[in-house]
Amino acid sequence: MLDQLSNRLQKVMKFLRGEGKITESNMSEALKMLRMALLEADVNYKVVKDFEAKIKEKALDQKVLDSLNPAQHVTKIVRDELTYILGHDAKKLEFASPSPSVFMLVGLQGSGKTTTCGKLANWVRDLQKNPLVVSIDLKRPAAQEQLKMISTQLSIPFYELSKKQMASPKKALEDVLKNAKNQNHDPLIVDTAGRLHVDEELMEELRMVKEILKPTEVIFVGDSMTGQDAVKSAQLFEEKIGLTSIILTKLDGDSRGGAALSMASVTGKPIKFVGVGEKFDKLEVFHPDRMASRILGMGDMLTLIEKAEKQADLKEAEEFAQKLRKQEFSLEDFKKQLVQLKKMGSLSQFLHMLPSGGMFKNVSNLSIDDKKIVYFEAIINSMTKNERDNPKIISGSRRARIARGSGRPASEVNQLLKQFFEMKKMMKKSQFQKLISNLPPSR
Ligand SMILES: Nc1nc2c(ncn2[C@@H]2O[C@H](COP(=O)(O)OP(=O)(O)OP(=O)(O)O)[C@@H](O)[C@H]2O)c(=O)[nH]1
Ligand SMILES: [Mg+2]
Repeated sequence: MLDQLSNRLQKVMKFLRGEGKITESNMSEALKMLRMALLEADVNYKVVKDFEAKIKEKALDQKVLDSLNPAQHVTKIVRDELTYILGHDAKKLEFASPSPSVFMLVGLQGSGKTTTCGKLANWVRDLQKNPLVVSIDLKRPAAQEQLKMISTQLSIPFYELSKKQMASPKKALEDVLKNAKNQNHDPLIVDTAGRLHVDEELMEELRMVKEILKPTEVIFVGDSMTGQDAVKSAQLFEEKIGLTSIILTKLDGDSRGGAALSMASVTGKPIKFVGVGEKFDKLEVFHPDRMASRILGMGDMLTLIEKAEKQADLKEAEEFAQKLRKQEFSLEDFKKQLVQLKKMGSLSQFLHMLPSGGMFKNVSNLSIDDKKIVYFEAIINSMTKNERDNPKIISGSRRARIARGSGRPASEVNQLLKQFFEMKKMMKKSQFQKLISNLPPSR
């Protein structure tokens, strides 16, 4: 996610750290690098200009120049300004009282509205809510089918509009709202039609839906792969129907991402979630400060910890922490951790959230791709208990046997063992032991 921008910005910070003292001249060089990085990532040029001016003003302040570690100061200034561009504080999704809250999703064709309806319904259900989804597309009655399939797959209630209802949409919308109220649904999530371009007929339709349903949130769903077009259409939707917030989709793709990231600043509407994959659990709450830290390579430990807390078995985590402290980490534990990582989603995504550099550098370089987790599991399954507990005894002939048993090449068995020993080595470092001293207490 946003790798290119992230790499470039980290280079700027590294350049400044290498300079020691901040002067007008090296700051101007750093600002040039920052500007290029942002523009190449497709960040809106006006946003870049403001950003640059603010950094310049703050970084060349005498207090910063005289401080003990000016580069660190500038990094903080850049992070704060980036956070500002991304929309200041995290804004939560608004729920209405009395219920039901109505979330209306709007956006261009193919931006991900229908998929995001499913993701959002899935997400609110985790908050113990009782969502209802409905698709309002007066031009394309078949649009209902896609949302119906998604809701069936997720076991989320779906309100199906009959042909008769489609013929009198105002009455139909009133029926939907009444149904949500009577059945105690909250929120009502409304999918709408998309067009290739913003056209007046669609805007008319959306205004009518908005007027009758009085949505708590009108959410613009923007495809981050479409660059500045997404920003422009967000502005148009804001002008023509009025928005309350934004969800960015496809941030998992290899888009330059900068356009999407200027969206909050250009429209003045907060980004509340980002879509990071096609599956329905690939929706992340958007936190501007965490995203800024992530982009600058400072890691996003908070999201990581929250993910782990949501998915990890606490008892197991505690046992694991104890083992780490005593450095009794066996291949069996290694396997358990791989399974845990699999539960937390993509491993590469996970590694990206760790702060780059420092002691995690080698871990990120381990480059275990997600498919490999499955292979590694198979390899460890082919070992005897004794081998798992004492990996040192795994000789050449044992390696060949394990390779045969797991159906994986011997080179992969070697790779797994190498990574395992690397990890063990890292755990012995005092820095690592200090970090894990904050993990759950051992009993
Ligand atoms: N990789 C990735 N794909 C996504 C994401 N969100 C949506 N998609 C994909 O984008 C495509 C279009 O998604 P839809 O949800 O059908 O888009 P839509 O806005 O409802 O499209 P229309 O109803 O035709 O206007 C589908 O193939 C989705 O799987 C995301 O966050 N990441
Ligand atoms: Mg759709």
